[in-house]
Amino acid sequence: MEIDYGWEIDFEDFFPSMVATLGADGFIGELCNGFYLLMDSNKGVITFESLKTTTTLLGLDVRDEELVMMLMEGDLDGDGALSQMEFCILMFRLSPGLMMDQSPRMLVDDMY
Ligand SMILES: [Ca+2]
Repeated sequence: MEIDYGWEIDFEDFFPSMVATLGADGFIGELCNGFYLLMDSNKGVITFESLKTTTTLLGLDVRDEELVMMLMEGDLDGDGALSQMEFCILMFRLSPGLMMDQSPRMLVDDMY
């Protein structure tokens, strides 16, 4: 018996299967772990300097303006740095497919 599973896995297919495996909470937890990679270990928050240092270490070519934009986009309390909560919310917002998949269901679940 021959079964064709199909070996092509693209990013969009990968996300929902991660959600299925980890559950939505677990998946968000995985995203949030990225925070520890990027944060300034002395301050416990993501700053422009820690972003710059980490992206340089990872060999990523990210322009200063893009780092500033990411900080501004995610910074909810205006202190110029990203706390873990702010980072998680930002990651969630940067996954529009996930938002669209999850939000209506969550709303519906809340109604019952
Ligand atoms: Ca902040």
